[in-house]
Amino acid sequence: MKDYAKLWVGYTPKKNNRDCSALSRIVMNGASENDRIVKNAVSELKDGLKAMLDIVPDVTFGMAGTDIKVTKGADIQDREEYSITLNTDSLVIDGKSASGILYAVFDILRTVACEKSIEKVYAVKKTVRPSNPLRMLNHWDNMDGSIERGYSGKSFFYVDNEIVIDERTKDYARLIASVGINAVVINNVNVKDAASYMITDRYFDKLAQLGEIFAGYGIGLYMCLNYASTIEIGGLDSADPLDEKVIGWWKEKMAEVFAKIPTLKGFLVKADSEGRPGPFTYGRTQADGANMLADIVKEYGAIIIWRCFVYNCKQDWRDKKTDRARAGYDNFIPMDGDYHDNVILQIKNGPMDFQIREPISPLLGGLKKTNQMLEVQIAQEYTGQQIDVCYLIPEFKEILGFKTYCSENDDTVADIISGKTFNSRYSGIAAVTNTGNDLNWTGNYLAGANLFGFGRLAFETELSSEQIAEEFVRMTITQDDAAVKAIMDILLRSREVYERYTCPLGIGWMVTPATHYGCSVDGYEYDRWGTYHRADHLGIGVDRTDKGTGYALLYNEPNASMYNDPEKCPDELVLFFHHLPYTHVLHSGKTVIQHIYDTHFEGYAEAKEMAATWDSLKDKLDAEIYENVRERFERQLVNAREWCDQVNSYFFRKSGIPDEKGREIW
Ligand code: GCW
Repeated sequence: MKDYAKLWVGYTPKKNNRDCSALSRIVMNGASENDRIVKNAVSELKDGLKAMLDIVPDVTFGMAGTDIKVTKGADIQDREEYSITLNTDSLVIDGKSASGILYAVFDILRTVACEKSIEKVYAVKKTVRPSNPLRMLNHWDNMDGSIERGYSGKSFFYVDNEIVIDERTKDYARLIASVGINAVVINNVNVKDAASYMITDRYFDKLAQLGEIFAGYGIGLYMCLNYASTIEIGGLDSADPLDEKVIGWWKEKMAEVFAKIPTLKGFLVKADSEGRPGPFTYGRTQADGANMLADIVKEYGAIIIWRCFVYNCKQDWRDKKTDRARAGYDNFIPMDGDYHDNVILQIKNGPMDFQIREPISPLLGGLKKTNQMLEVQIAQEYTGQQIDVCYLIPEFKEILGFKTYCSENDDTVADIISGKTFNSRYSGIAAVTNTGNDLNWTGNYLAGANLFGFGRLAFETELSSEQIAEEFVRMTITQDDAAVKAIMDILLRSREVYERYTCPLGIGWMVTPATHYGCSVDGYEYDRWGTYHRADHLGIGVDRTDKGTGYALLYNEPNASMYNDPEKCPDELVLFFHHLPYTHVLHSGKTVIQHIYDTHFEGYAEAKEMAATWDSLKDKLDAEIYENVRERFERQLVNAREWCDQVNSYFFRKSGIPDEKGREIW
């Protein structure tokens, strides 16, 4: 059987740096050579340089330093900082801990793998302090091996309700540590069936082993908890967070869990959401639930990450006042300040659910006294499912750069989640991951750019989408300059292309219900999920202004006024906030209806261009990579055409307004 791909840690021979003498002597300061992370760092370095340049470096150790104790997020950033200094005949790594050394090693390997000159890159001492304390991947893997919203095969963690540990487990740790990930949640937030037993001795041994492998690469192990464990596995009749019996059960349980899995760093909890149990069932607040667990795990130095994805999924579509977009804010803002200091609220980037375009969640910039983490999704549930290429880093850059006006300075989302704005105890960024047991890990080779890019961006938020794309392509696909440029171009335009042929102007949700792939304009209309476009023969969009659901006013000024006014609201979000006639003229000068027609025809045409560009690279690329992406493009074009024709036909039929350019609409 063919082996799985090593992606960007599959080091192959390189031309540059072969005569770089500094690479043959590497000094590591800051941690003991006996530390397991340092040992892994040394073997990464030696194996990588041998494979790429046929150099076997002489590695020596200087001062071990004193490791920084972690009691808050900023300690993590301090510990993981590193510097690289170039001397005439050596490279000196200064880490503040073993993790810092490991990241420095990956920095050097990346430079070599991208064929950049060591002499130039490190001409001036390079120091990097990670932008965020927690840089996390959330697996939605189920223990039966399936993956919720997984499009890259099955889970590599679980087969038939057993935990699998093999060579691939270690390569996974290498892969993600190399881009700076330091935390992984290994099971689906929807904790059901066997997964409820992960906190029992049925799985402790394997979990402990897994935790050790991760720890060797500076990665913390996290799990999702079933909030109703007291009932489901504990034999109690309640999960009320204020009930003494419930609290007593959790205390005992946690003592057992942390004794058996010493590397465990904490839990992620989805409660009171989409049918999952939670504190609301008992008339308690989200803070009551989160704090109860947090107080118990505190003595193990652990944290509780509590998701804010709490909304009513049994809405009445006739009711125009209830607005799913408001739910996170309405459920979590009243308790701001009540969450204990080892609780982090995890907030999806938008108020809905990972649509191709959403405004930023008003919780970000709304919450001021609570630890916060941003949640994004690289699994592409609504953005092409690793069939359609959709490089998400430009979107993440926009999210991180969004000014929330929550304070005078340092008020962007990046500032908030780095911990800077509110001097938060803990903070960071998590992505719902896109990996599975496909031989190339992410289904589509180009989707690997989102895994790579998420890690790089979480570690160094200042990096540009272009830099990240180039690193990914050079390290994973090709060094041919023309091909690199062409593939970067595909990646960098892919998100806007996807947006153009799918949902217009921020409206979202015109997807096939349940699967969330492909077009179904009315799929979620007249249903209970709270996700409407409200199109009729006159217009389209959801009135979220002061005259509608009031959602726009949840933002700090001047954002609230901007979103509340259709004349000021940015075009790309205008239908998210406003119900407008098809004849409304956008800032672009086009009417809403003409915008819909134009973008859909353009999006489909551009998808064809991207596919043609890929075809033209055939002779330059590895045959397997070429064929994998070619086949995905073939499916993407079918999808893009379907979206284009369905959306255009739908709105032509509703509005009766013809396309100015007279193109074919069905
Ligand atoms: O919208 C939903 C997804 C679910 C997912 C949920 C969540 C894990 O369609 O599959 O469940 O988001 O984020 O909890």
